Amino acid sequence: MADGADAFCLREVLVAFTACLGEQREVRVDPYLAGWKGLIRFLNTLGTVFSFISKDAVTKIQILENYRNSDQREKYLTVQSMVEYELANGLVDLKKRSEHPDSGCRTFLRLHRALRWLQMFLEGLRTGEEDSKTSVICSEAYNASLANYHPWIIRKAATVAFYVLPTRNTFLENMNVGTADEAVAMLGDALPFICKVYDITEELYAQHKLLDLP
Ligand code: 1PW
Repeated sequence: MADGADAFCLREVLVAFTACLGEQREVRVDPYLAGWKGLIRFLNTLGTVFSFISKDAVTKIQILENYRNSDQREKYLTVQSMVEYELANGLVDLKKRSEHPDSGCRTFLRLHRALRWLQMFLEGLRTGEEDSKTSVICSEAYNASLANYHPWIIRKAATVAFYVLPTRNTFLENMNVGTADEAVAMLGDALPFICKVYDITEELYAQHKLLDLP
């Protein structure tokens, strides 16, 4: 795999998700997006079949970055402040996408759901047998999470894309953190942070009844 700015490194992604968590259980938006951007670089190394998958995530990241670059940037510092600000100011479409089709809350929710997939997928890789099929781990994770929110046509296309994934050990070695065993150890250290970020967001969205935003 090529070195340089565009090379994927699992460590960077995991460090970014680790940096998301604040002392008051707040989830910081900038490192969350940085983590996602690292993942997108990774998806792009997997070939063009994955570009349709990454394209939507890129769009969502861009929407949230635009909020972070706007006059209201402080309101979007953490997921908690974003939810509070958008709800207090009627900036979220709760029943049907209409006046605020790209609210921070609904956009973040899509990445949040995808993070669950990622978490389950990485956990499957971590605990899988040496020669297990990454495509199987990936589709099992997908079917147990994100697939529930996708129409048939997207589920079909995603399943086809998964077939091209390499075997577990090649995959782990491609993560640029050393041997497959070292990659597994790093996943073991970092996955609890991704889980925490996911759980806190899930709890916050549940509290505000935002888990089904259109
Ligand atoms: C190898 C594992 C990598 C995990 C990366 C996860 C990326 C997830 C992106 C999946 C996107 C599939 C195609 C787009 C679907 C959109 O309709 C959907 N977006 C997501 C992120 O699920 C819903 O967004 P929408 O249509 O309500 O704006």
